Amino acid sequence: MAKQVIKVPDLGGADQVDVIEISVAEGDTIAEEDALIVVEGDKASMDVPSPYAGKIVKISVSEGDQVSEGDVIGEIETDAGGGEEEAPESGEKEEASKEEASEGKAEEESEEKSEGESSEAPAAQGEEQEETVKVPDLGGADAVDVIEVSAQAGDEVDEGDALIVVEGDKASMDVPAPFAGTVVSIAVKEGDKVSSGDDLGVMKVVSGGAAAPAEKAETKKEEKPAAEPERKAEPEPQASEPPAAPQKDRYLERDLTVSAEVYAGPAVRKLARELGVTLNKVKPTGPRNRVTKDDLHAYIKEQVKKSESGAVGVGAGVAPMPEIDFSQFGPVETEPMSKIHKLTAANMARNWLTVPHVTQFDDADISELEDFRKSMKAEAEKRGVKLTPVPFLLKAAAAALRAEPSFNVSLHNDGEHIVRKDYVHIGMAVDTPKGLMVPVIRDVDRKGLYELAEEASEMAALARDGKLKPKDMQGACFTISSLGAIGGTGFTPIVNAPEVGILGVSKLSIQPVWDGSQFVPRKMLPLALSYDHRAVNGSDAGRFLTYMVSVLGDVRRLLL
Ligand code: CAO
Repeated sequence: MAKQVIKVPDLGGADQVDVIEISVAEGDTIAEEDALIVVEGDKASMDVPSPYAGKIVKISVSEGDQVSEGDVIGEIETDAGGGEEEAPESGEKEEASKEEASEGKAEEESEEKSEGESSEAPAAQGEEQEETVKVPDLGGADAVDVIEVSAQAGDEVDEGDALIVVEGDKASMDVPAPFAGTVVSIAVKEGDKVSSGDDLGVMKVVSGGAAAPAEKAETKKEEKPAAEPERKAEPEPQASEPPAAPQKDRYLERDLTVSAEVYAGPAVRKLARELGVTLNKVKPTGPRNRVTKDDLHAYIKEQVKKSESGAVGVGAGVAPMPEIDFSQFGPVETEPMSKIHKLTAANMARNWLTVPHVTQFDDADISELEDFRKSMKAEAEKRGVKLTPVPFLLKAAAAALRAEPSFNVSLHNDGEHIVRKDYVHIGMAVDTPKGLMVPVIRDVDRKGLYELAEEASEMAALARDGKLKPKDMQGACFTISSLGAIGGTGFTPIVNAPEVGILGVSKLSIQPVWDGSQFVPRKMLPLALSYDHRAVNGSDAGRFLTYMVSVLGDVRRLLL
């Protein structure tokens, strides 16, 4: 056992860079080149990888600190012999670690390197061999959510291509393929939780087969002996080069709002999210096509310029929001917005600005529905179910989506296609202490009222307790936002894109309705249907809402 002091390597000339993330904790056992901290300079953010494998005994920096080359990051206990010593500086360090690797450590290191990546021995040259791929070290995070499965059986992947995307408390990240090959199976699914060392799937590799993609050519794979596991082909450290950034691309945080791969550090992504910028619209100028903060600023400047000159739209354009010091008007308190609130705000702004909304209104006469609902209340309670108007609305909306499939669509991002859906999943807006959440009830058209009532109250409870999983909020075709229990005579809901319709439900009231010979008191439920006029025509919307109103007016129609 030897204790090594780890220092900040040469940061490519950058000085006094910000520590934006501490990726390990004291007590963590890490592999060589695992990220210790993430630093961010003017131009880029990068991981600072550990030059040694071992156990972290001390972390000497904190988030927000500024560090320069030579500053102490912490101490690590390594297996290497020799007493307590200080880590060699810069180039010497690489030479030392290279020597260590070659002095009988090769086998052990190979094991370490394969830990969390592959449990099988590498294939002989030219042979096909299946290898179990494991979840690598996740920078200390444990039991993180799988939010996307990016590869499937049969896919040919390159080393570094994302197999899955995981999300922990602080960041989402791609888990990359440790080597190029064919995916045989993926052992996890969306919504699962995974930890370092868990089986991720099986890949077939042709040892010494396909060359790495051009982008990765710089990893000098070809210099590795054939028997060495290809997956760990990282750059050989040069005497004059620190082992700084190369590892970074394997754990790049991924922008979930874009489909194409965008390379950017966590801080740039955070800023992009705060500014509501879709990263793949920004021209990257950083190394290996990374988007830098400067790129983001340049993009924003360009957009502001366009907007001020009116080029963004016709007329006056969008005026920038003025900075206001509210304390000049009276006492104020400034508090951070919750993550949900920020996300909702960004999505609302996007949907409000990009979706041409039309809202159509009608009142449904639910007098009979209410009589029926009340007559069933006791029976429902016996089953442990609360029968409110919401399950009836879900059922009626599902019937309308089937009867008027023009609403069960999404516009494709390419602007050239429309996606028609043959399933009926409906989102239900739930007011929670942390903000608005929209859990999705699946296959509403195939479920009965009791089942829907039960699921709606379960989903609402999960939402309020903050226990919804990402998959519980995905896949809706349409949304219902009911403020009926709260009040109001009407409101215009904002379409939850990529859905094209949303129904706003207000509080029922008793209204005088002319029955042909007299006014009679009827229970009228105000409905407001907002829709994306790019996808839906007014006549379709008219038919959709009229159909819903007729079904709610006579629920026997649900049987037809
Ligand atoms: N008119 C009159 N009364 C209504 C009604 C309506 N349209 N809708 C529901 N009610 C009644 C219910 O019948 C229930 O009364 P009883 O207890 O006497 O039966 C009472 O209001 C409370 O209902 P609830 O809130 O427990 O259940 P729900 O099924 O009506 O609503 C949910 C569930 C999750 C939709 C609701 O709780 C909620 O969170 N609504 C807010 C949604 C929201 O924030 N939308 C805005 C989004 S955009 O900012």
